[in-house]
Amino acid sequence: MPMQMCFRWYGEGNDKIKLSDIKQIPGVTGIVWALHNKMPGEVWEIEEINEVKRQLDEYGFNMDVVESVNVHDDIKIGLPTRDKYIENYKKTIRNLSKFGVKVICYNFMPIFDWTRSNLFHPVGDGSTALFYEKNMIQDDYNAMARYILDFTEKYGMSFPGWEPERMARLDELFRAYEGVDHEKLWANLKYFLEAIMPTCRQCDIKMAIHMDDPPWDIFGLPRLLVDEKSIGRFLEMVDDEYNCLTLCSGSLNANPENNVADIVRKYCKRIAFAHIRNVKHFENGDFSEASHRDCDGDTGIIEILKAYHDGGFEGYIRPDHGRHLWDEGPGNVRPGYGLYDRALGIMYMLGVWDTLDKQKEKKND
Ligand SMILES: [Mn+2]
Repeated sequence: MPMQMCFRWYGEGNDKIKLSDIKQIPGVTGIVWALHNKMPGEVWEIEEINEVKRQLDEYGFNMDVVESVNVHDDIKIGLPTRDKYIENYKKTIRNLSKFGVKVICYNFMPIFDWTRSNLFHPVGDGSTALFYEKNMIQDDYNAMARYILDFTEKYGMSFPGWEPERMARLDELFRAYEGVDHEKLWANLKYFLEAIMPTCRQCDIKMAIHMDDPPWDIFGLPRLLVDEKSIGRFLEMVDDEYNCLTLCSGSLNANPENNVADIVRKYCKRIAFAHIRNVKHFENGDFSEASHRDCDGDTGIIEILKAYHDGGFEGYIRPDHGRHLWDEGPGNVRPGYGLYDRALGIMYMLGVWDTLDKQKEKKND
């Protein structure tokens, strides 16, 4: 079985992109989806999942990959109430298994999900991309959250991981995380995974943790999945074939010291879901997201795809963030999730992949 190309979609009424548009991108077999109206900790009900299935069936897309089922803060903090939320999580896993779901992407970042200082930074060719200005993300978490929330309010959007309900209680959340250092967070992650692994095995669903984005501590909050060593620790900590990775090339390579291709070669067998994103670094530590073309960034997209190909990767893959092109801009596109640049990214990836396939065929002749 070859790798399976997917496209992330935010759902009917929640994404301006139509399934009929996605259908026209060559090679896409699956939609990466989620119930975006659900708060972390809530059970995903059968009827709600079934509604998405009906929409995807119409276009022949599979729903094998969910991104994300978010983990409740009480689980990350390690509060006594975590067991209740873990039971809910298991129920969601069982419900998803009834629809053939194979991979659940999630993350274990405290409070903030992905973090950027500018969602529409000019790239220089008329397009815009997500941007991280290191100086902007130092100690004032409220200022950063306000920037994101002002944006979501202005354009009537909500971002996964940036639920206004949670962001409204930021100070309270920061207090709740006091004392949760790296080791405590590792222990809480272990507790969570060990509790759900038997359910994953029964349901044949792989848990695939997303790398922390960016891969370093922010606002004094610990972050775990940041480099080759920590990924190794994670996989050994719960050494189970259902404990897997969402290997996000752009998240890892926000730190230029991370050689993503090497990481793919080392852990290929435990990667259930591949995110391909290209990042361009600046000397002062800032970074911008870039097109998928290898030479437009510093992430090494061709080497990464080659590492997957050499490793016989049969998992799911998708273009991660893209730039905003042509008429895409604030108000009509989800930051990082426009149609055009991700479609271009898919064609680039398939171009590289098909070439590698042909070369391999030739060698075997
Ligand atoms: Mn990603």
